[in-house]
Amino acid sequence: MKAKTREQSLSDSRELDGSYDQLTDSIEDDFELSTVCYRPEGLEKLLEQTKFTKKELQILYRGFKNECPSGVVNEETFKLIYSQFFPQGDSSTYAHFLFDAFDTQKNGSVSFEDFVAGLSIILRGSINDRLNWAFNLYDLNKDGCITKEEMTDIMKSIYDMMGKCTYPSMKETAPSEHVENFFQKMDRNKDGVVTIDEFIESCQKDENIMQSMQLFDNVI
Ligand SMILES: [Ca+2]
Ligand SMILES: [Ca+2]
Repeated sequence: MKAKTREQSLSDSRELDGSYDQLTDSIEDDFELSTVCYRPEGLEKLLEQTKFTKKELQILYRGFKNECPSGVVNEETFKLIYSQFFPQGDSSTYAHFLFDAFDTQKNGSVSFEDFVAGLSIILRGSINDRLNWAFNLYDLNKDGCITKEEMTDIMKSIYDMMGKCTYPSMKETAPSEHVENFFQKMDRNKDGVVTIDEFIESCQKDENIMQSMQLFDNVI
């Protein structure tokens, strides 16, 4: 099962290589990026499946391949890549949670396609898609309910990641306050857990929560 997946990924990767392998070393060089000649298959599929532009996919792919030439990324590499976006904090715990959410096949690896599919939902998806994705991320053991313990772990990992540069006056209690607020609003039947229905209903009815999704926006 695992071997087959890797084989598939490598095959996809080779296809993509055909599309991207003429990229030069300079990501910033717009001219070179826009004049590269691409094979359509892999790229066009991703253009259809995601809400990224060709150029965005090129840049994402280049970063992905730089960090992981095999075309699939394991958790360790994922953490390394992620830490580059948050050099001011410790992103390893959050990256671990994220990796679990991206690793939809639960085989310990994330292909480029998995990666951009998740990223596209998070950054460009409909509200409903994004809420579903967020719920799945927060539901750490994927049992269909978010507990206070899970939400606390998530919040702490986010604050760790953002670091003191981003929130210079942040109190130690900030994550747990965030969790309490979250449960006050979300746990509508007060049974101590938040289900997907509660989550989506509460989010859509509450402007503050919709705004607090902005925090999530800044995280990835
Ligand atoms: Ca859970
Ligand atoms: Ca509940």
